[in-house]
Amino acid sequence: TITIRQQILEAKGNGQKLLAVLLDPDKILLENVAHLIQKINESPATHIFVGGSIVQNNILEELILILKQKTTLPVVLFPGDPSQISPKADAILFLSLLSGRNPDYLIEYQVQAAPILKRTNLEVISTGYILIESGNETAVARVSKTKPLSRENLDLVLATAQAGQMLGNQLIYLEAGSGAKQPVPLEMIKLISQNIEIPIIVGGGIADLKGIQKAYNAGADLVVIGTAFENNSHFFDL
Ligand code: 1GP
Repeated sequence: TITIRQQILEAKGNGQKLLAVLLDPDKILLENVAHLIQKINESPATHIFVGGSIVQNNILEELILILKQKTTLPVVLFPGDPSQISPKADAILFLSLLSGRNPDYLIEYQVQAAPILKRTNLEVISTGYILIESGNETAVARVSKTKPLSRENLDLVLATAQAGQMLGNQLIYLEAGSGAKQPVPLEMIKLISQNIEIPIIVGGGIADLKGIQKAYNAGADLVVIGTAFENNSHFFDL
């Protein structure tokens, strides 16, 4: 069977755009999950991401169990730390926070997670995670104690993405942060997508369907929508 990474690569090759809905276990109630899944199943979403900067409640396992029962979409972990690993998901974005200089998020948590992941069947997808300044302090910046890269310094963002690809990252995730005031600049998406070969995920602060389309047009291969769907489960209704 084809892996999720291969699916993303093939979609990129065919010019097919992908869409992930992010469910943060800390921000949803289990009693609402059936409704949310129904809305996701009716939407153009191609993936479900599960995770958050800090997840304090322990509904992760149960949430994934329900998702696996009620949708055929791949469930991909998007963890803030190694406590957010569930063997019941399909894959995990194995993130390294390349924009920051906090060794915990560059390699320490990955060292802690490796033996846990070896005991699961999760598909591990090496992902260079790049946090971009968004006009407000987002949870990723606060929790990781790292500074986002400047919106203006396109050269630095490009060099960071290229270094990620050279290190073997299979995806690059350009992140403005959940609830970002400003999403990743389109010009930045364009530059990065024209100068790296691996697929690009873009997320953070995308508030409407037009914003998704603009990110695609700029070169995003997969767009992530969290807050906008959390606030309005009819977000994708036509
Ligand atoms: C956050 O990129 C995701 O990690 C989604 O962000 O919640 O702002 O949609 P939003």
